[in-house]
Amino acid sequence: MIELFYYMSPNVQKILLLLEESKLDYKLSVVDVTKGEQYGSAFAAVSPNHRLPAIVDHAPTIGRGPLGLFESGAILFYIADKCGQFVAVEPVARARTLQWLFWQVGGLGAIGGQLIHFRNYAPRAIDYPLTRFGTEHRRLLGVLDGVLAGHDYLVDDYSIADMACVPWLYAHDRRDQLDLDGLPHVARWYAAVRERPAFRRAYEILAEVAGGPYVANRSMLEVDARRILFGAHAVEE
Ligand SMILES: N[C@@H](CCC(=O)N[C@@H](CS)C(=O)NCC(=O)O)C(=O)O
Repeated sequence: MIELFYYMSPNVQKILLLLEESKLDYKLSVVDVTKGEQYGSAFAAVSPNHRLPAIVDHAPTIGRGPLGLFESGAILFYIADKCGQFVAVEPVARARTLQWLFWQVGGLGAIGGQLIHFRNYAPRAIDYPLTRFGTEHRRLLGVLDGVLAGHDYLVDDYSIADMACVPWLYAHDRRDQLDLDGLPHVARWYAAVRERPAFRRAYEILAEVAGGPYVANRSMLEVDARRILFGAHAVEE
């Protein structure tokens, strides 16, 4: 059984999409990052980076005891191998899947996360980061559109590469901040993934356990939560 430590976050949603596709046995354990639970010693033993997602596989295929893992890309890769789906075994397709997985974690997710932060959580609007991250995010979406032209998914069949990307588009979308004009291939792929039964189930589950998958903006966070999540500078007025 896999235990997924969760809060309302796109990086956690990636793992839930895969668990729902895989039909592996799993359970959810909340880590309330707005209260600082990511810094508790029990969670830190699994995720020394103090970030979500993290998992404990209580019955790993290899090894004697429970296996803890953090970093969404590594977790996706591990679970896909465990269930024997959503990552190719053949070395070239496998490497191409990892290529897009790393691209998402280091690019689309990291830059998109900063863009969401400066748009929705910063104490005030600051042009430079908004332009910097906005321009780079748009460029990355263009890269995605290029690879999806003529392909249903990023690498052959639906894979962990697609599952890594879609929750981040959704994070912008649900704030009405996703502009797919001029990106027809991304738009088609994004719509197709959201139609998958596992995608729907994952977001229904999140809505049920977390009362909704998102904290939309800074006004929804108490001052103490902002201080924990973003540092003391986040509460200046
Ligand atoms: N590179 C990491 C990023 C993890 C990350 O930043 N997680 C956020 C949620 S999306 C988090 O735990 N935030 C809590 C905090 O900042 O204290 C991954 O892909 O897992």
